[in-house]
Amino acid sequence: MSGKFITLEGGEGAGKTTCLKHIEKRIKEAGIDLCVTREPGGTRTGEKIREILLDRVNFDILDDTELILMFAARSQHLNEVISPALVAGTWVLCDRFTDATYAYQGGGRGISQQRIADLEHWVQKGLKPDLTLLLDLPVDVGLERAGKRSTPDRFESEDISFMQRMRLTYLDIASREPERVKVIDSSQALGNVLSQIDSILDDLLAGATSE
Ligand code: Z5A
Repeated sequence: MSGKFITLEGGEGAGKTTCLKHIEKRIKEAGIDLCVTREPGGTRTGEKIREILLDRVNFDILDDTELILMFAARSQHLNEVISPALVAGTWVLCDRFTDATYAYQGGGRGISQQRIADLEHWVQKGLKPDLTLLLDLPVDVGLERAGKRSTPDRFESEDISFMQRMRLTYLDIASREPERVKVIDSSQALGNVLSQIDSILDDLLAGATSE
């Protein structure tokens, strides 16, 4: 595969939407073909699964059902969108991927990391992102920012201890995979957050355009 696979992760109110647009602009300005997508979702089937997962009406979804639905959407997404794009040399920028499963379903819900890893191996067959940008900030700061938005979805309605376990799981992944996962301090002012992202992108894009 020749395209680069980049994912963006973070907790509540981390500023993913804002940063994603900036990253998209930078990569496209470098003349690189880019596919921007998201999880859960990114395909017709995946977006249907997303609706089920996010709708607060579905309060009775079991933890294992939630986990399997995440990977069902991911399987469709990988086969329909991500892998074909990478094979064609197109870069893929994905708003959340499997690190979110470890953080939310693992850290948040308490599902064992091994069970998630088993599904990861089955569905992804070894495929991992080349680069993951983790937008990290204290949970209370994120909730304060997110509070200014509309009605919370099924995940946004979780309590603060869920969010704290989720954040710690993300940071644990980053400490175990420092080459792939770059932690961005997103508690800072937006301009500063974008500068941190830019310095990582500068290296990545310099490497890509010299290939
Ligand atoms: N999920 C899961 O459980 N397992 C999985 O495997 C996957 C996902 C893949 C949907 O994801 C849910 O799916 C997600 C986890 C679960 N649930 N949650 N929570 P999503 O990514 O679509 O949903 P989201 O997390 O709510 O993302 P978002 O809409 O991108 O929100 P955000 O990160 O909070 O970003 P934002 O809207 O850009 O920023 C929030 C506010 O802060 C906004 O008013 C900004 O103007 C402001 N902001 C942004 N940056 C700054 C700075 N630096 N300073 C001050 N204010 C700022």
